[in-house]
Amino acid sequence: MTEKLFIFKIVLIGDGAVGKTSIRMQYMGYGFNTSHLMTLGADFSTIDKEIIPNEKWKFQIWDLAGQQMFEQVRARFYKGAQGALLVFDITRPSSFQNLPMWLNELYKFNGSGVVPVVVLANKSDLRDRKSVKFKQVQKYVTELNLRTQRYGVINYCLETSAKTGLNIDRAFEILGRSIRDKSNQK
Ligand code: G3D
Ligand code: MG
Repeated sequence: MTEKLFIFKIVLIGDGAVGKTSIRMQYMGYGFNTSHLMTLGADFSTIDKEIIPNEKWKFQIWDLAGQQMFEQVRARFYKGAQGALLVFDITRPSSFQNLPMWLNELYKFNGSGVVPVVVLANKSDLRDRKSVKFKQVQKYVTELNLRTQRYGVINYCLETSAKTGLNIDRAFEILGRSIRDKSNQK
């Protein structure tokens, strides 16, 4: 039985210090393979996963290194992205407020418009300092889904912690499934 290969290009986006690189590193575990593309101002890793029998999923994960980048560089970072992990920090409401800005940038530059995202309410281990309720996040995603369903796109949200590892595997699995289901519709 031959394995079916899926290659997913995904981007990790969100404000600085919300935990994007930590999430990528946590997902990579040990056998990781990373290269630093300094000229692009982005880090890139690939990881192979076997989540569904007879399927091999190859994730190409792009993670913005710097905050201030020229638009042309950002455009190259996003180009071809089939989905995104849209990350904010539950202790920093401004990082939640900025999600629509990141989403617009993704849609604008990836080359195919509306693509699936999983919103990650990260640093969920910092319960005492929590200031964005998960209910607000669910509301945001429900409203987003009303706008994206006509494109066959369903978005999700999860509470994560790059520190404890909570829901990190799940985040990638859900995004992979969304991209896979979207491409199967064509
Ligand atoms: P970024 O890539 O989005 O800029 P980083 O964010 O992954 O560099 O993380 C920024 C800081 O937040 C780091 O702390 C990192 O350890 C911390 N962090 C990331 N994810 C979590 C999390 O889930 N829980 C907690 N408690 N901290 C997290 P430092 O102190 O190194 O700047
Ligand atoms: Mg980073």
